Amino acid sequence: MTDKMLEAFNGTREAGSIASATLDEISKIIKPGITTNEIDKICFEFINDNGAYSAPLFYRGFPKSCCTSPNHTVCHGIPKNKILKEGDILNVDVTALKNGWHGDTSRMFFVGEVSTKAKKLVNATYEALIKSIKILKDGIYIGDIGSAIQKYVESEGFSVVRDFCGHGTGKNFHEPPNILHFGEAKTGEKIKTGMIFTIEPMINEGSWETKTLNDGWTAVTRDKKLSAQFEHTVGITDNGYEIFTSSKKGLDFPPYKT
Ligand code: EYL
Ligand code: CO
Repeated sequence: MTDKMLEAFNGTREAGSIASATLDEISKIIKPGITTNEIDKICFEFINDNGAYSAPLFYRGFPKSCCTSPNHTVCHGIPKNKILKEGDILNVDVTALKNGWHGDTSRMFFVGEVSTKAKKLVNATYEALIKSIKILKDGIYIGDIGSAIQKYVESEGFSVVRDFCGHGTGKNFHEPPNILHFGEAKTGEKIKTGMIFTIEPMINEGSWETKTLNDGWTAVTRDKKLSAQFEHTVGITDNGYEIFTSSKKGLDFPPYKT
């Protein structure tokens, strides 16, 4: 790797560890009765306390520090005074900007005890992300990522959202290339050492179709069935990959025994 690549890796590692630690903090407070605004407050304060900035805040006019997307919300849900209830599933998506570099990650949370079908969807979504990460190395194609995700997810009876994708990160929150979570192996751009990007599959219980609500941000499933998402920021190394946003406390997927 070049010095420039190592600089980006070091910066993204630090930003990624703050983003991931933010989700560890959030996992402590999620229970029936809390509001998504309380989650946003923890996110804002924890990221600030770590000398970083919440990148979603005011990004294209987004009003809050993180995205909170419960149940049939696919992504970009806005924290508000809505109270979470037993049985809800929730995605929290955070991005820390530290020393000019971005770390972007999201996890699913269970609010109290959740249904068997919700657990199955959440497990399949996490599995899909991990399966697609394990194939990463210099020389594979971007289409290999989407193909790995789509094959597994559809074999489990779920569908892959088409309307949102992963993305390069670096000095900017969003950089090329787009990382689609569906598609054909051996298609698209080649993946090269030094590349840094997110993989963030959104997986639906029913149809993959989404619509955006009148607030201009919140994306929901058209059929109002459940949706789940996990996101890591990853980098391509000389002999494989590095995940920048793994939990240092082993809290990568629920249930979180804290
Ligand atoms: C802001 C802007 C429409 C985020 C991500 C917040 C949302 C909807 C316009 C991607 C794109 C977070 O975290 C993200 N990706 O992993 N926009 C985002 N916004 C926003
Ligand atoms: Co994100």
